[in-house]
Amino acid sequence: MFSLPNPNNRPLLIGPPSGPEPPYPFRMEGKVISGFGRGSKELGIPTANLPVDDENTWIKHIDSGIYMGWASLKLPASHPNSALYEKPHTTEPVMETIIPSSHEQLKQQHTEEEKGVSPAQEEKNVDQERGQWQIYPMVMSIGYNPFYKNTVRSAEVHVLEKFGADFYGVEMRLLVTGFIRNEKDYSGLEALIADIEFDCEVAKHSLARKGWKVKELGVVREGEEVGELDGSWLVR
Ligand code: ADP
Ligand code: RBF
Ligand code: MG
Repeated sequence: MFSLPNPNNRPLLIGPPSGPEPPYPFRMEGKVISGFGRGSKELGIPTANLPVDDENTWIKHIDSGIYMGWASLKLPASHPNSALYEKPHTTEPVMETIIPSSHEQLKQQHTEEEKGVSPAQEEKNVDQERGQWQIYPMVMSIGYNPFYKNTVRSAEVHVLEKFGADFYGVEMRLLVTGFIRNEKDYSGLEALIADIEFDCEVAKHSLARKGWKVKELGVVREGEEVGELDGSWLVR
């Protein structure tokens, strides 16, 4: 049975079973930047912030509010959640603990065309090339966070996945498939957190339906439906 507190008896499912309706889905992308540093992580709801600047005009044309959809992250091979990650197996302090063993081979292939590039930069290039897009469900807040009375518009994404390390600077793509609710002010932090936790449940359940689930997700557990939504942009 569903046991999480349900603030204001909100519906758990949003949108028809057939999938997102026009004008959705929206596409967005950017590199993850530092946010307000309010310690959202300590509250259990870290949010990956995207830049809202003149070059990123999409944000100006979308209503403030809480959205749901899919996020893809181009995690470097050195990130513990990367499909390419190889756990370091050493107890000695080494400089290259998070560099996988096949790194040397790749490095060899690249030395010819990358003469003059510093070893540190080269290592970074190799790592990023080996990055792979990985897709996760997400909830997203766009606006001025009335509870904190921000004066600048922010775009922050809580990815519905547990991560073994931060991913600042990593490229993130979003497929925004639906609107959950307007942003609100609250009398206390607990009420804000309860609403965010319920947003996560709404996204989890709504996006699990085949019309809302991206095909590119790959692994689906036994008994789970395969997605029918086109998410090709997230991984191309
Ligand atoms: P900031 O104020 O810098 O945005 P947060 O406390 O909101 O700090 O933490 C955000 C960072 O936490 C993200 O940029 C990302 O690197 C990391 N992170 C870890 N797990 C998640 C997650 N599930 N969703 C979003 N970000 C996460
Ligand atoms: N901030 C608000 O002021 N009002 C909101 O209604 C609100 N809803 C949010 C919903 C989600 C799914 C997320 C991820 C964030 C939301 N925020 C909201 C932003 C929140 O205040 C911010 O992430 C804080 O840093 C959390 O401590
Ligand atoms: Mg944040």
